[in-house]
Amino acid sequence: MIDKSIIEAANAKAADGLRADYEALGAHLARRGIDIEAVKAKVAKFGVAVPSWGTGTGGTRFARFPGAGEPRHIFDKLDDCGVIHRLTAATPDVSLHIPWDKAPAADLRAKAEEHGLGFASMNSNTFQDQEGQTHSYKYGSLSHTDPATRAQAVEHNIETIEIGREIGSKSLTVWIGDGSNFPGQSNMTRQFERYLASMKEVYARLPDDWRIYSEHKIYEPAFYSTVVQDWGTSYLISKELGEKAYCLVDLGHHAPNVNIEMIVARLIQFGKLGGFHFNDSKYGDDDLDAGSIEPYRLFLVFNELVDAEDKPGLSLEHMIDQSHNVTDPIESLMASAMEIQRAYAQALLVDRAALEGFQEENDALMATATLKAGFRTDVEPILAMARLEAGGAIDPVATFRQSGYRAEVAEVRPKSAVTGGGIV
Ligand SMILES: [Mn+2]
Repeated sequence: MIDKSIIEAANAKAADGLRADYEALGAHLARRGIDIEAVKAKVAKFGVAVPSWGTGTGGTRFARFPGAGEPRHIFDKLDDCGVIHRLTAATPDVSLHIPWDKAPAADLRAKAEEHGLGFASMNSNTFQDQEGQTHSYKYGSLSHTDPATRAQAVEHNIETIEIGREIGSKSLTVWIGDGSNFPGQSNMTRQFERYLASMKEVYARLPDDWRIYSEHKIYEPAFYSTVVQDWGTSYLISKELGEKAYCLVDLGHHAPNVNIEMIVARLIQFGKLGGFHFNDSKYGDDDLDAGSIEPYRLFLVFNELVDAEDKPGLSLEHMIDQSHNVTDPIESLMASAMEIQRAYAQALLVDRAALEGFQEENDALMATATLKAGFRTDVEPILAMARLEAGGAIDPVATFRQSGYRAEVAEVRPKSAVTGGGIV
């Protein structure tokens, strides 16, 4: 773990500059009728969950290049998540993946407590086969043609709920790779009927205070048709299952140019938005750090969230889900957490009364300029001050590099031998 004194020493050098910047931004925002302290308080309260699997190096289907000091198991992963939260003060929860993170619940709870972490949504895995598994998921899992394979997949989801229950998680996220690779390979209607029947069995075992999320993804590994391919199908699933079922929007899982913020608005309007997987994507998937390609889109998503902030019953789980091929995963996860906070802070600056007025008057130019005014504002002093006050680092990435954490853990964590392709 990174020692407090390292963070304090790094902060001491930057604190005066930050205070000056914060004061200047505060004066600027006051002229716009915005109380900087109120914005900072909201940012400080905003948390995004880190995915346990994100602490390792990802890969493409061609290869994976392991990094030094990669976590060996869930306890190493939780240590890395602890570092991310200590430096950013923005990631209080970890989202686990079963069976990758399977371990005794008491040990998981103890390790999380050590770092002041909690557990966000549980993720089941029926998109790959595990050692010793009776039935293969090569041709599907929850929607498989074989009832025994479906039953095995249902059982795995129920087991994931049970593990989550013991560690204090409150939701299950289900993403499946089921689909077909050739036209005619599967009957799309019957396949979806089978999926719904399986999900109903899982839903029946969901504790009263739990929620289940269906995560859609347009394609891959099924390259012709995917059972849960878009938000429309995800919405149908949540309606079929019942009031504890919601849709999870992963920013990387849409066709190019899709208006994701509009999907967010629709799902909020009809009470079916449950959570997010934040990341960014240039082409295919959830490959890149949040805000690295389209920060404006991330802002527009948060604009919808802030717009609906006071909607009764709206409760969202914010999570990161991204792959790191060329960066240090800890640095990338910190960078993403900060980008997500930044988009939130910028969205909080939008003059909503003015925006509504321009919308009513059909003044498109002023309406869009009002949005842009939020996006254009450099809110870094707000984020950094929130971190400083919470005991985090003014500059998390620089402080992480100064700490020597990666080199230190590399000494006890042997370099991974797994270099084969494999998107995670
Ligand atoms: Mn995802």
